[in-house]
Amino acid sequence: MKTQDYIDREDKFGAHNYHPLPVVLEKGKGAYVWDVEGKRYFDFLSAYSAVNQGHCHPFIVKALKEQAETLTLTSRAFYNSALGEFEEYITRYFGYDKVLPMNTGAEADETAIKLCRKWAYKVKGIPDNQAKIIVCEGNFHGRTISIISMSTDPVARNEYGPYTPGFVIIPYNNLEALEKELKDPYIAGFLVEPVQGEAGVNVPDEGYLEKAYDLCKRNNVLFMADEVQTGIARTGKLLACDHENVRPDILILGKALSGGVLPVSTVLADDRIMLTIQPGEHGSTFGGNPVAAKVAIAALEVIRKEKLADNAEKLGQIFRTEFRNIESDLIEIVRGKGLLNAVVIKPTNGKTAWDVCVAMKENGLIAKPTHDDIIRFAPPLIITEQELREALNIIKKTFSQFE
Ligand code: IF1
Repeated sequence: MKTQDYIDREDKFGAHNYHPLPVVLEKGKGAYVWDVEGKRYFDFLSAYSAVNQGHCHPFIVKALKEQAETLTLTSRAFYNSALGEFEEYITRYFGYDKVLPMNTGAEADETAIKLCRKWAYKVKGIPDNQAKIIVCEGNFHGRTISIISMSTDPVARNEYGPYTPGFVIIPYNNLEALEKELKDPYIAGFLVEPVQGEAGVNVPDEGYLEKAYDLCKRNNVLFMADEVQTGIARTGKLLACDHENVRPDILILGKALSGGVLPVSTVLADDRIMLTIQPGEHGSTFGGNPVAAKVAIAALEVIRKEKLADNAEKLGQIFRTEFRNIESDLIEIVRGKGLLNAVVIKPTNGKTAWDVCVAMKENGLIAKPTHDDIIRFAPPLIITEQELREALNIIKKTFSQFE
């Protein structure tokens, strides 16, 4: 089978809810992936930052294999010998009293919303069914009905109503709007991405998170950080909130928590919040399974041992500096933090971000456009400086082909 045969088969038998770049991958190692015809590419998407530790990291795969051959799933009806080890490990790692394990990012965000509402009724004393959560324009927190109810993206949201009430939408990176909405005594929480990923790697002004956190504190409102994409070393610190020394009341993690090996997500919080949820009030068949537990410990261990936050910080600086030196009419702006970067493309001579991505693919680097005119550049964090410079040469060559 050739590339087109694989594409045709997916097209015929799979739902059409994606429009992938025309490349069919079958193998990955570190910062590289290979397609079915044996061609090698730099992976500059990293499965939307799930593969921060690099493809098929041997330490993580070893943990996966060992546990998969021992015990895979017990459900939470019984204890399992790996979960407690993970719970102890991750709460110490991030500095919280407790963790609640789920699977996908969307589930972790849903969990955070439920936890916030529980806290609102049991602790803050908001009257039944009146709690509201503030979210930001341009947010992306997943695909469930409640989550798309707070989305402002018509593509993610339209024709899925009726929508879940209880969300107040304010502009991102706008403290006045936050301050104004916080006057409402029924506000329970503020849910925010420290850098907006889907919106096109939107980096807020310096001090935004810190001041937003302070405003929440003053109004007895929970500050909830969705670090599903920004967390786990991607932006050059363990958490993007660490850039401003903010410790969220509720911390939401996913993606790279497993190094891309299987879905693992968590919500972290202290007892005064977490213990408002009691047995039977929330859960998941697969959440906290022994394979996920062992894999997540290994994935976090790799981040620390290989100093991936430092590498992301250092290589991110090089990436943005070098990219800003590329002379092309197509490049409008380069922005980002650590190794989460984006380039806004100014369509020129009928050429769009999609055309640039297809040309980069031909030259051996894959990345994906978002919102028609933005390309995200997010390689695995294990990429070396030499590999990054090779990748930059591919990018430079591609832009020069459009001159
Ligand atoms: C898709 C985007 C990235 C997320 C944040 C929660 C979730 C995500 C901050 C949900 C997921 C994904 C999902 C993926 C595309 C992708 C994405 F372009 F849509 F926005 F990464 F930038 N919070 N992001 O970014 O996590 O339930 O998927 O595990 O195709 O939907 P999930």
